[in-house]
Amino acid sequence: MKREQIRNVAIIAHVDHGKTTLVDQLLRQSGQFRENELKGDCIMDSNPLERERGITILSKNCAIGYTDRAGHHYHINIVDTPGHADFSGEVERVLKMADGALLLVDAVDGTMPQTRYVLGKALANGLKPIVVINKMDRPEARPASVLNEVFDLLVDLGADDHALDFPVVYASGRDGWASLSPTERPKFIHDLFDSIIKYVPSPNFDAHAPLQVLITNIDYNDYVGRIGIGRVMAGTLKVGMNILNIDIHGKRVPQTITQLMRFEGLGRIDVDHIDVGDICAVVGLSKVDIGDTLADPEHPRALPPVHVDEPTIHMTFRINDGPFSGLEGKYVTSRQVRERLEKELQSNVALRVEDGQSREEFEVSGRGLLHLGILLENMRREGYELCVGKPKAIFRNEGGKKLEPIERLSIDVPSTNVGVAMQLVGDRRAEMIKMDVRDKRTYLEFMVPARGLIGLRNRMLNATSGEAIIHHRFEKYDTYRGDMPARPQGVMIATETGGVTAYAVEALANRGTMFVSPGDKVYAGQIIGEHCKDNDIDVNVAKLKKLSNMRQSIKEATISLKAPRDMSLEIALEYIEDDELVELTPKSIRLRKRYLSENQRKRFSRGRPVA
Ligand SMILES: Nc1nc2c(ncn2[C@@H]2O[C@H](COP(=O)(O)OP(=O)(O)OP(=O)(O)O)[C@@H](O)[C@H]2O)c(=O)[nH]1
Ligand SMILES: [Mg+2]
Repeated sequence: MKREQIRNVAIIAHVDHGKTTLVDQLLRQSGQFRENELKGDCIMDSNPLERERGITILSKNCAIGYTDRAGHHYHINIVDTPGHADFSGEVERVLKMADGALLLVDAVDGTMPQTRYVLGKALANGLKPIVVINKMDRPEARPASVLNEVFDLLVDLGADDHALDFPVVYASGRDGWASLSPTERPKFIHDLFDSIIKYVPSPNFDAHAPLQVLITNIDYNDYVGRIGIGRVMAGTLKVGMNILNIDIHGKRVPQTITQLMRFEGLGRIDVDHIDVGDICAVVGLSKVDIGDTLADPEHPRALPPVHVDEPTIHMTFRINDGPFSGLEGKYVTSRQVRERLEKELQSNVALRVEDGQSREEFEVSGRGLLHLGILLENMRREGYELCVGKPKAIFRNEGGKKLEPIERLSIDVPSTNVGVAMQLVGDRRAEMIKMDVRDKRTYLEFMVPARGLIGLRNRMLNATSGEAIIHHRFEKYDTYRGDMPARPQGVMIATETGGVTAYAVEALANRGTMFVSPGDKVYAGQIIGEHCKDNDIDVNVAKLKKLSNMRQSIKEATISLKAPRDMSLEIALEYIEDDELVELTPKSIRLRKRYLSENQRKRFSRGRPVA
């Protein structure tokens, strides 16, 4: 394939602005696939957790063969990226594979914090974006003002005149059309294909220079091990070639290329060479990492290294030593947990794992709660059991000054809720930097310590009847902002191991909110509900009413109880305090005290600590 026929384009946007849905349409309308090859929606979101949560977690490549209206044939490599801020490190890296970017902006929501971030990264990589105002089918679409927002954002990011002169395409990825005019609604998406061909430059590299391949992503599979994904920046990469793998520290390891793959449609095909500018998957290298250069042994020159984001939060993972350990999961020992974490490190590049205080503990660091939450959810599903401690921000010390991660937080609420929203973030040492009233809703932006975000989402949703839309992303490390209030409520702790009774739940109804239902098995030291006051209380939820068996069962059937509060994994992680743990098994998520017996708890009695 000639260089002139190749287009490498990354699709970038804020979360949920419709990237993966748009890729579906590009795939469908390329005319390259049979109907049965493209089943369902968000085809690129291929892993089960992505499908379940409706978000993209890993960036993925696909390649479309496209013949334009004049009969010219092109190979378009597309990288679909995740929009969630926890995974934004991926975006930065995969932009190195691209010569252009489609910047999607929701025609109603407009530019959001992550739009700013990804656009900034695209500009820093010298890419001139094609702006796609997407979801034009939405009745409240306001394309003209959204376009202005994009323009202002570019100015704010210091874009030059060349980038300010960006092409615009109006589209509805869901309905499968794209247009160069904000008022026309064609039936197809070809205006977008044509814009890609016209505005994304073909890769401008030297095919005759000594080989340089930049590795920007790592894939892993049990059969072949690590797979390096990257792009040929100079020369031609061929099977059988001897190369030098130069890592980011300059270490050189000679290797031979045994298997090469090229992206084709939704999969990869074996090829014997990859031309300059094209994207490749290199299989079978004994050692390959992000940022490595595969170079010509005669003229070994490393490319500038790719940046991998440093983690900002950490949690302690430990074995499940509770009384129900091993009842629901297959893997419970510290050796099994260690092996699983080591395997994860092979491809999860923003993850760090260190030994904890004992052999049973590991300190695991990542880019945010979702990043670590996804790992925990995957482990549960694979049959692991473990306990996790409260997520904490990672502090730094520079020149004797304590620094902490600060995030840019955006909250979109009905204007009637602005007061409660401000109060909730105000308690968390947030500084407001923007307030924008749009019709009946108000858009607020803050700088807030990452610590202050833990538990915020849930409280904000409760306070606004689920109406608030919250996003945040890491901004910078800055001076420690001082103490933060702990959880205002105490908890109810089970004193006995046994089955929860309706009688006991009913008796506790006015003491707080339950996390368990009658019939659930609980153990002593487990947290079974939230106390309505700020102190912890010990309660017996397995208590039976002192009556004959007969009458008791009749009575139980007639009690009507409030539904328990559903503690999903992320909510549970955000909920716990320093002396508490979340216990995860394939079937259950339980909250517990670190020390299960009342006596031990008294001995290590807690002052309510700050994060
Ligand atoms: N009305 C409307 N909804 C759309 C359109 N495109 C996508 N959506 C919806 O928006 C939601 C998010 O779509 P995705 O394609 O998963 O968005 P994404 O940008 O890939 O999201 P992340 O990868 O998680 O950042 C889904 O519920 C889609 O059905 C569109 O053109 N119009
Ligand atoms: Mg997506």
